[in-house]
Amino acid sequence: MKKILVTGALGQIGTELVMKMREIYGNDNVIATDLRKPEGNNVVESGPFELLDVTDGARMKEIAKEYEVDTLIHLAALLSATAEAKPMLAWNINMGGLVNALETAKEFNCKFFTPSSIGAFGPSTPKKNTPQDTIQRPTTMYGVNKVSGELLCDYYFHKFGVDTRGVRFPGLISYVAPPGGGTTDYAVDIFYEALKNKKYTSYIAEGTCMDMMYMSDAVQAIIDLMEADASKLKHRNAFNITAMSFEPSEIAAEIKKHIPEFEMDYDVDPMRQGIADTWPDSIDPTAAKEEWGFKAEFDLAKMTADMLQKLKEKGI
Ligand code: NAD
Ligand code: AKB
Repeated sequence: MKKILVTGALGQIGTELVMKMREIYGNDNVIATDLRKPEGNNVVESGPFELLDVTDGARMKEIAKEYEVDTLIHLAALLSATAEAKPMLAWNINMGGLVNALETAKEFNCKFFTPSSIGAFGPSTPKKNTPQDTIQRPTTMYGVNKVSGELLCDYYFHKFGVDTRGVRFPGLISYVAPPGGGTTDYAVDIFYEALKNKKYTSYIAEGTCMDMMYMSDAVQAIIDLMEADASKLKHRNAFNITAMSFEPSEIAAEIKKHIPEFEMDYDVDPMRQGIADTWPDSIDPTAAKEEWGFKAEFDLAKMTADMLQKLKEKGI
């Protein structure tokens, strides 16, 4: 990877990925793009930044040409809860943006990465240790977009030879940029509320297990997959990856080890609970481990200690 274009670069993932890639590949070689350009933002200030709405395919190609990009990391999307509230907008951004990004990668011969999600599974998928290759009949707009995206990325590889790669991320936990409207956001919110108010009301019900991962592991996974030897990849897109699986009371108990006064109660949100109920309890990352050496450094205990420490350093 030498000249990397990132869409949705100011989101939860992009904010940390861009900074890490600028460290590795050089500030000028990572071109960040998003819908907005906030002043004083690290991603905007530390290297090239362009305004880009991913539904504008012509503008995406102009930027790719101007910077002579050879890698496209497509992150712009609406997440599960927002997509369920605005399904047509989600279709237009998630599918329209992806097809524009794939067309740009095809025209400029770019390596390509886009994330799928545990949301690509549905109620008829085996729920525990969900296999890499299994039933995918999601019942959410986000899930429909993610399965379609997985297939479209495979199609562009087989039909046009575009070097498409991707993972199915679980819920991502981070302290730099806030999460952008997902079902798993509770696992980030809980840390802020624990530090500020010593209590949290979970919108996800007791007993609902979902896969999660700390952002530094997620960023490393993107870099490792993009650097992986293509000849070793039997799958290319939609690798299951995960670092931990827990339900709300388990993360609450872990936080309580650091903040003994912390208490959690529940006020379940039917929409987000309805989405979570259709997702796996835990997924099997064996294919990612075998084909490109995926590994996660942070489990629940290590992630919780680091999150609390980093948020305290930020003055939360
Ligand atoms: P986010 O919501 O934090 O960020 C998305 C970014 O895209 C935002 O900065 C937003 O301004 C931008 N954006 C929205 N519409 C746009 C448009 N039309 N044109 C250009 N930019 C636009 O999302 P994220 O968490 O960083 O997720 C990035 C990708 O990773 C998405 O495909 C998401 O589905 C996937 N993913 C995320 C998680 C997670 O837990 N964060 C888990 C699984 C998969
Ligand atoms: C969401 O909850 O929408 C995301 C995801 C798991 O895709 N965090």
